[in-house]
Amino acid sequence: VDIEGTGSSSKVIARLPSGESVEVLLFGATVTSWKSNGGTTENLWLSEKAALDGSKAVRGGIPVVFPVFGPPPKSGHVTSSLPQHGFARTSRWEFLGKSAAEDAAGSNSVKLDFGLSSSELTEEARKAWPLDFALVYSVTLSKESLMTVVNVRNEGQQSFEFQFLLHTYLRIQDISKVAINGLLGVAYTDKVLNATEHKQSDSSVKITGEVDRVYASIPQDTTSVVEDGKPRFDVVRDNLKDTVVWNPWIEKAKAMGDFAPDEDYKHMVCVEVGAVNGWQTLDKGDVFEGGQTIKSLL
Ligand code: TA6
Repeated sequence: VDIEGTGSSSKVIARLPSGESVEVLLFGATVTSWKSNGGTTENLWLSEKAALDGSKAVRGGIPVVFPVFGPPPKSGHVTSSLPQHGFARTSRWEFLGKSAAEDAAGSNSVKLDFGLSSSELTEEARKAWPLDFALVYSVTLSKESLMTVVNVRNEGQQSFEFQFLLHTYLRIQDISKVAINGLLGVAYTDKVLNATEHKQSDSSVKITGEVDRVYASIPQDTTSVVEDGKPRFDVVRDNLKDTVVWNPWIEKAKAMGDFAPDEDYKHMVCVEVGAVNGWQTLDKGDVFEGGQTIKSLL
């Protein structure tokens, strides 16, 4: 495991003896690269204009969304003055260390742990969300999979509500050949169609324009990405019941200053596991754990 760089652009890189690798920026504990097949296949999409200097949330990789998903609610919740998608993805996390492990098949894996607690927040974030918490985020690299799991601990004297999501940008070859399976019959909010409620009627979700859907309370835990008829990724949820499917398409891709090149909407799709439909309540002293295992099937 190497730690490269210093200051706000420092990142942790871990490699397996067989060449697979993962890179994590301390900024946002954002995974920016995950390579399988001996390190020859990059599985995540990262914008060529992604800010990697801590100046803004990373456009690509796996941003960590906490304690709110999307624009903060206007009133009611304590989170109303937080930035879109909360502060976790724009905070500086601490590298807590690494541990080597052997998975069931006896093959190597390496686990990297990152921490963020309320005392390390900026003044602004602390003011927006004045609750005592501690996050530990674990990134585990195995030969064919990447597991990313968060542990949320309520260290205060009162219960609090939060949302959590892993904003994963998967790299694909050609969006016109992608089908997303495992969502048949699931209710979703369509944010492109004025946040109206729908039910997934086809067994595959195809992307032929801007898609921004929050699938809620999905019965089975795996969402599959098939490319050109061949299985490409399995995204397996752990204790998270929702999944967002997003592709900005042509206009929105062009409109994002840090999304480059413009036509790269053809080479990415966001499959974002989370607990975002409603709020998770965490009593004082309690811990919530949730995350994903992404399997690269190429
Ligand atoms: O996850 C989908 C989404 O909520 C979209 O609505 C879009 O806003 C996207 O996240 C990116 O948000 P960001 O704040 O990273 O530009």
